[in-house]
Amino acid sequence: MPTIGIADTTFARYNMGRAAIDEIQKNVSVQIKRVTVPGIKDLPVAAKKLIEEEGCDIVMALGMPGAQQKDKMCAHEASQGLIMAQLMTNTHIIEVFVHEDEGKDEKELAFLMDRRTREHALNVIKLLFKPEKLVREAGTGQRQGFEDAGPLRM
Ligand code: RDL
Ligand code: RDL
Ligand code: RDL
Repeated sequence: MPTIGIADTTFARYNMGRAAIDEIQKNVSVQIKRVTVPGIKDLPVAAKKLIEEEGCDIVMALGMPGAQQKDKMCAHEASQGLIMAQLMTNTHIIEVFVHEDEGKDEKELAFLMDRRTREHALNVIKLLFKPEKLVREAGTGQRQGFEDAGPLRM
């Protein structure tokens, strides 16, 4: 049975790990390993440990960059670390970041954090079990959370 790793943060203002696990368990039967770290800069090593020490086949890295400029910088750094961890392990780490200023109010932010997490959980399931489904979605302007952008009309 494949193992999916879930790494989330205490900094986030919504329980993204719980949403990811709920969506995965609704759709497939897999083993899940979850860890929670303080913030997004702690996600790269957490994800790498899930892959190398816990045998995860794919990992979701879930986090919420804050609204300030220093948080955007922090998100960029965390992202670079997540990419490095993917290259070091040759394993996908699906980064699910929702910036705190993406929602116009707390209700919309909570909606977005839930929806983006769940939609990326479905991407993880496709990458793991049905990669040909993603090929069928190539060029269709998929987004996670709000509306899809859609394909270009010519
Ligand atoms: O290693 C401990 C912390 O440095 C680490 O958890 C950071 O990711 C925490 N953190 C910041 O220091 C910061 O300036 C976070 C943010 N901004 C942020 O926007 N989102 C986070 N963590 O999840
Ligand atoms: O690992 C899952 C996602 O984090 C990853 O697929 C990103 O490349 C998705 N993405 C963004 O998160 C983003 O903020 C993309 C863009 N912007 C973008 O402009 N173009 C993309 N992806 O192809
Ligand atoms: O088209 C509007 C949004 O998709 C765009 O503003 C994205 O940059 C927002 N976004 C992130 O900032 C991010 O860190 C997205 C993702 N991650 C993501 O994984 N999927 C998205 N947007 O659709």
